[in-house]
Amino acid sequence: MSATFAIGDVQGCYEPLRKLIAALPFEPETDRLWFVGDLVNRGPQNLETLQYVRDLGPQATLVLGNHDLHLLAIVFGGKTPQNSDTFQDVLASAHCEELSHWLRTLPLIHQDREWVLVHAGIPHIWTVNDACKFGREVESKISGPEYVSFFENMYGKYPDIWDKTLNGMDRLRIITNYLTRMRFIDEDGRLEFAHKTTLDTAPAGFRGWFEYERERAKTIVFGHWAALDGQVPTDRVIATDTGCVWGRGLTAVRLEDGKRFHWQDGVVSCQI
Ligand SMILES: [Mn+2]
Repeated sequence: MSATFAIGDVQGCYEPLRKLIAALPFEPETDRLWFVGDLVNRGPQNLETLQYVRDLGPQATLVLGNHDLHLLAIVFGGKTPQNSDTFQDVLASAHCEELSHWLRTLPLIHQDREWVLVHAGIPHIWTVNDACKFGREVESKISGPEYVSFFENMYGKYPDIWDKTLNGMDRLRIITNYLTRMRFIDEDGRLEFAHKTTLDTAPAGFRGWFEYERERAKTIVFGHWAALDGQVPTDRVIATDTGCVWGRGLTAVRLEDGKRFHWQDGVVSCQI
């Protein structure tokens, strides 16, 4: 029986990643590593992280996060790094272009028979199949010949609610924002970007995206929301971001049995 280990947001924490993987009961021949996105930014070793994960080849399945897209918006879209960005090591590297072109071949969402991998989540107004279909629209733009115009126009909070008649960049932007930036959402599907807090301090009228009634045919595996610390009060949703870059450790969840492996301060522990 093969195992699938879903690893939370790495964000350039290369040493913790290597130590966590080394401690996993991972069989390279049969097992798989899933990454929830945000391989880079805020942490120290972004270049090593990208090269290592890319070189895992078919052992690794990964989806893009908002920080990965932010790097691409700087490399390809003419955007300027912010003071809080730490991926200068990637930008200054002779491998920057090659790694960036590899990143743009990656999906925003991946599903197999039982699980769905996505960076931020899936809004309750969509089924998993909707999310994959809409995600494909963005993926084909990013991996296709018009990627530069996508990255020039990716950023923005609006439209902040889905409408199936949206087209062009407005449509691609809201799809991207649902799949890679969402935390709080209202009943109608409107996004709120100001809050990154815990669920009990949700802004009025909003709840965590996984707190609504929805299709639960598959288990959704996500990262992005470090304040949740890997815990959600919801069945069939698995949070993996335990805030490694904020000093709270890196987590891998074995999807088949839910066992969690956690690196913190040089020590790997595990819990059911
Ligand atoms: Mn993120």
